[in-house]
Amino acid sequence: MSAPRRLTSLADVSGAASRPAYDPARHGHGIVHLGIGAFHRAHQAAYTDAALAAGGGDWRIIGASLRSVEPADALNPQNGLYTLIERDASGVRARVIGSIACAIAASRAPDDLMASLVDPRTRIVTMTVTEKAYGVDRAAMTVDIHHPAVAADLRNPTHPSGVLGLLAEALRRRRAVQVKPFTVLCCDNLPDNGAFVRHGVVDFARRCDPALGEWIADKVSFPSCMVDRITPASTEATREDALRLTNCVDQAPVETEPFTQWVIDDRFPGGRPAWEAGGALFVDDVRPYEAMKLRMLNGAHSMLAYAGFLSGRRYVRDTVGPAGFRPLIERHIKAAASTLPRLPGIDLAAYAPQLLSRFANPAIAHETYQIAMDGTEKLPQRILAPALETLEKGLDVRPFAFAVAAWMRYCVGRLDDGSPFALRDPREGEIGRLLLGAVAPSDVVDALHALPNFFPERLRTNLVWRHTVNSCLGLMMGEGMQAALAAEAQT
Ligand code: CS2
Repeated sequence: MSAPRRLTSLADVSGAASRPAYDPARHGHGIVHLGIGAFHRAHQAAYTDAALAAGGGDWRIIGASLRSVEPADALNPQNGLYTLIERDASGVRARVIGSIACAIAASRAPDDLMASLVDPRTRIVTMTVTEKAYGVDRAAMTVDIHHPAVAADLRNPTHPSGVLGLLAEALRRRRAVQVKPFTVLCCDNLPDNGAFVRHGVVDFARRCDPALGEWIADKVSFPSCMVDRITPASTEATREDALRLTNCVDQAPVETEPFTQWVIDDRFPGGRPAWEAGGALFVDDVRPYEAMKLRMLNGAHSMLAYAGFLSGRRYVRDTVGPAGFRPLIERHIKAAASTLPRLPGIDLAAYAPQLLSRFANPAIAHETYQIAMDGTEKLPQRILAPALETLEKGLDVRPFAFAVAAWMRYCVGRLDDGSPFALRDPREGEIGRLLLGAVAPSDVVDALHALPNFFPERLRTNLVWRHTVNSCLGLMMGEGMQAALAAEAQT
């Protein structure tokens, strides 16, 4: 038998994988996506694939990665095709996705990226660049001039490399040649993500040219959306499944869970793909859906990531299994749910057990260490905001204090046996300096509460809160994380 060929055309695909129900080559591009990693390929690109099949249109995606070159090097030789693997206890399914037209490595070809952003055919710019990439100061809702990409782009705005700079410069060039602006759709896990990016881009543009800032504020639509699909990093097993199910060698496969959700504000003046064909829900106000997902799913994820990683549990599924600490995860989800308003069409009582069974998916190897990354960018919206609301309602704040204590224990940078690990947080240096000389749990709690621009003031200064975090961290540092989990489950 001859060696399998590289995936380059749908005609090469044989085997169980499903294929696009349209001819990709007959559809032009309409979207530029910044941050073409695994999550985008498992989520928005899959919805766009369904939309192309159902509604047609020139809506294929030019994907760009701002730093790495791997996605472009893997996808371009495959003409943008890749295999999406869905796994759970019932088995493995594969689908070849045709919605990506090509990929650009921005660090290698910045002019190609700018040209595609300015191209009148581009009507939507979507992005998944992670929370830390934006450089928006959340308290002030202005740009953070100390953020490396923002600082570099403010110095050289016509050759930007960061998200805000790229959007502002592309919009400036479109305005100069009288091309209508694109719609900007942020797909990162941030509350009110449309308004968040809008503030950043408008403020960035104003600092370069006040009139451009006004034009963007007036003319550009920044809908918000909530995205959800648990997508671990691809591994050799992902590539093996792709080969088995397509009979092609795929260097860009992605694996994910069957569950998927996308809730979007329907504000696309330049049109949009028929994403509802893939199951997207269009609503007037995304914020309550975002709060539900950020607080219940992502909040529980962060808690179990720190507690799980520090107690030797490598994967999320190990934290909810028989040898895990499921009751504490249930407690966290329940506490998060109690901060949320009623949601039309969503039954929070059903959403919670569904989350637990998603976390327990035995076929998904989602590393706790992966989720633990970038805690200073994630905790404010996931844990600190609901903690403050809980405290102010006079409810029990312990679940949130336990999660924050687990993060603080992680910030110490050593496992219970003393072995060091990297925090992988943009504020790692600052955290290290604050913790110099902090030995007792109360020193650690005080030091980390002094991290600027992190804890809401009313939480930071609340004695009940501080006392509860101290008590949780005392147990973790005194007895070890595993013993602390066992003791906490008895409370
Ligand atoms: C996770 C998310 O890494 C993390 O911080 O909480 O990536 C999570 O898996 C997704 O938001 C699920 O939609």
